[in-house]
Amino acid sequence: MTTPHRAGYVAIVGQPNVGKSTLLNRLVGQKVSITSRKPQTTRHQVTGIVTLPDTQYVFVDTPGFQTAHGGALNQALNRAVTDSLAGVDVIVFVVEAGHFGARDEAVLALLPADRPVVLAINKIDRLKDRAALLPFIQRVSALRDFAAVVPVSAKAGTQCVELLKALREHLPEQPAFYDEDQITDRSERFLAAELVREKIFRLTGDELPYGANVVVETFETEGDHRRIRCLIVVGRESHKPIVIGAGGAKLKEIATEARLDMERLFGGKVFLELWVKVERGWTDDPKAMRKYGYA
Ligand SMILES: Nc1nc2c(ncn2[C@@H]2O[C@H](COP(=O)(O)OP(=O)(O)OP(=O)(O)O)[C@@H](O)[C@H]2O)c(=O)[nH]1
Ligand SMILES: [Mg+2]
Repeated sequence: MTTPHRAGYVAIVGQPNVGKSTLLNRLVGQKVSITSRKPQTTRHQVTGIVTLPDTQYVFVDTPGFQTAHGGALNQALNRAVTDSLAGVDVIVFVVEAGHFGARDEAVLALLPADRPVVLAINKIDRLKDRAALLPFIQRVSALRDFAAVVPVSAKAGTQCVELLKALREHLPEQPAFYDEDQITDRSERFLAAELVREKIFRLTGDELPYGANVVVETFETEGDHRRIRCLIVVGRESHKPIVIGAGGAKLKEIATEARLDMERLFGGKVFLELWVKVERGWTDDPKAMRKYGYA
């Protein structure tokens, strides 16, 4: 008897910073979704496709549900999460091992009752006391009838195969949607802007990243060479010198790191040019939200 082929959609949800995007990248084996130490790194839905001989998983990474703050950007982010749940076959609810608070509970309460939810307990590499895992599982499991509970480490890659196995059971029997070598349905243009945004998150202070956005102005391909020009839009005049740095050093660092990631992901040489522009208060402006593709 041959194993039937299954394929379907899996949403990855959880509060900010629990490691959703790191988990997606680990499963896909490439950086399709940007990650950082700072909460609310992910702002857009990003798909990551995992193709095995008998299963194709189409993962949808989402922004961390923002249950604490208002504002146009946060409203748009929450809408993106809720929208991503419509039509998925199974949900992965990610929490951090040993941490389960009001915000996790608020996210859990937003998940549709009729959809199977697999609880992924991430960052188990950080656990000092493994024995604490069982009572933690019991505490969280009391809140919902989870389809499965899988402790994982997205960073170390621990138990990712078990997670995939648990998810497979909830995917319908059907052929694959995408070619086996396709790892995302987002364009190279989108991925380029995201990689620049990741470097801003990682290489500048705590305040700036939330007021910064990246727009691709030109994206030209010639053979396996790409010439990309991006505009970094900041919300305040005072943010401009932070992105640029002394003598342009910070901008150069952002450009170099982003370029190296792009070359890895696209498989070819990249010429990257970055510019900075101030657009006051864009994160509170619904019109700017639509223009930048958040609404
Ligand atoms: N130690 C450890 N750190 C992890 C693990 N998974 C993720 N991290 C770290 O946790 C931080 C947040 O990871 P992200 O993947 O950006 O988290 P996220 O849930 O996508 O966050 P948002 O997009 O902001 O909602 C990063 O510094 C990761 O390196 C893990 O398994 N172990
Ligand atoms: Mg993320």
